[in-house]
Amino acid sequence: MHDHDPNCLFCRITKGEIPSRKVYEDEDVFAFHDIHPGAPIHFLMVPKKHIPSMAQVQAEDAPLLGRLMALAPRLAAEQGCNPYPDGGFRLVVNTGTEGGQEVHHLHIHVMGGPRPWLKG
Ligand code: DGP
Repeated sequence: MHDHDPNCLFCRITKGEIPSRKVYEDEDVFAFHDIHPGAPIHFLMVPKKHIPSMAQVQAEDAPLLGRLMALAPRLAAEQGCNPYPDGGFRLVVNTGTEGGQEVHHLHIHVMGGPRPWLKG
């Protein structure tokens, strides 16, 4: 698997070739606001390494995925998600066509903010 796919939308976003509203960046991770937010706070976390989906994850990717998961609560709080337990956030990883995945570069949706429609 190549670390970078020049035809991949999210590879191009992580390289700054396509503009995005950046939330966070380090050597391995890039996070940016979703262009079609489905929640008051909605951003995407991606590994810079081009992994097409969760279905292609290898054992060697475990530390990278662990870093993404461990970083999510910090970025969620920084982006304004209210604290657990009354606040919180959702992490969603769509995988494959039947899993609702449209962009084939692994990404974690982080969604939060007030959602009164969930409280009935
Ligand atoms: P998924 O269905 O899980 O593959 O979600 C892909 C998400 O990516 C979707 O919520 C919309 C977002 N998206 C698609 N194209 C762009 C883009 O060019 N910029 C940004 N910021 N988000 C995008």
